[in-house]
Amino acid sequence: MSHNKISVVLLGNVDYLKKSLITIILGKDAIKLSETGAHKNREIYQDDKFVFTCISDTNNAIKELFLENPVPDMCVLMVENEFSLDHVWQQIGNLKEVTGKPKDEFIVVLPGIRTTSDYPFKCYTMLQFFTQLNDLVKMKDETNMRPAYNPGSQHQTDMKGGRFSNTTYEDPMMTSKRKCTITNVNLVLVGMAGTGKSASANSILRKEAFLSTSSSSSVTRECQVEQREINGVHVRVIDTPDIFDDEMPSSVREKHVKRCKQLCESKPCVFVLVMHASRFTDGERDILKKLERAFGSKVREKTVILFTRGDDLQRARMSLEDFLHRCQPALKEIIQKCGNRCVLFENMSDSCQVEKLMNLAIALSKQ
Ligand SMILES: Nc1nc2c(ncn2[C@@H]2O[C@H](COP(=O)(O)OP(=O)(O)OP(=O)(O)O)[C@@H](O)[C@H]2O)c(=O)[nH]1
Ligand SMILES: [Mg+2]
Repeated sequence: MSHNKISVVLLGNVDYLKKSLITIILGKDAIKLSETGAHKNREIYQDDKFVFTCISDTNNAIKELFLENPVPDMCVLMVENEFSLDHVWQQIGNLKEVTGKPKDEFIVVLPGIRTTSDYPFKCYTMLQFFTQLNDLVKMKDETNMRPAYNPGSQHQTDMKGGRFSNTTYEDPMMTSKRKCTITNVNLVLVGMAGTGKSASANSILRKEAFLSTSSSSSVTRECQVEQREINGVHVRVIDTPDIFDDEMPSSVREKHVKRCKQLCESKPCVFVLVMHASRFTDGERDILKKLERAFGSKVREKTVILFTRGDDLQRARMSLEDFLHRCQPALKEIIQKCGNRCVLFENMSDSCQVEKLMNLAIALSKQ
């Protein structure tokens, strides 16, 4: 999916409603725009501003789509006029289970001229839905017009048009139109020694800020911070030593954790759990428990998994999606517990990997 377009996922078993809605928005017959892709269970309709993905209601199809594109701009559940509250509530519960996203990320668009009162789920009237789409288009246009930070760096093309790179989000559902502004985010890179925390931090920062090298022992010995602005968001990147090392005395671990919390200064904090794409070690089986012990039981709600050595997967002709399907159950469980939020990095080469991570981080920091 293009990152410069508004991406909307349309869910619900009402094909004719989805297509009518798309036809109205695009101003063209949606059927003619239909694309046949590699995926049997989805249809894509797009123009220069929007990408609509209609997905069939099977759990596998939904899971697959959200693994590929974990942060669409809007997830809409279409319902018919005669919908049953119980059924819709059940569908939203299922979507939460399958995608790991909170229930209110799925917006029910109410058919006809219903009002939004009294429903237990997040919903928009048709008017609110169109208003929200319009606001998203404006936000994206503003972002694309804004000059990127640090002229001359390759980063200009990397981050331009990032989905959540605009810092202002307005929700038409809120009674008093509250504006939520994301101005800063702390990215805390954690993981076992040698997984590529410092290399990934350098990729995010676009400079060799931290020492990253192959070694039989831990290279990073203290928590360190460096910062950079990414499309108006002040990003503090915190590199850490391997705090999961069982050999490390608990007093030393506590010292690192304390320092790390100090470096975060202010919220929001997003944890980036760095792992090798090609190797899942025994020491990583209980890594989430260790992370929770250090940073609290809710840490997984704010965690993104970053797999390094993306080239290894490429050499094995595997996409991230293939890898996630085939990985061992213990790793699958960790991924699921972190809301299926994964990104793939190859720190030895340049790609749009940072944009994807930032999309997830900004989305998390809004919650
Ligand atoms: N091919 C490849 N090598 C990588 C990648 N990421 C990291 N490395 C290499 O892996 C080695 C370890 O990387 P570091 O960034 O030092 O790992 P770390 O997690 O910071 O390690 P500690 O500081 O010891 O905890 C280095 O030689 C990196 O060049 C990657 O995406 N691809
Ligand atoms: Mg390091």
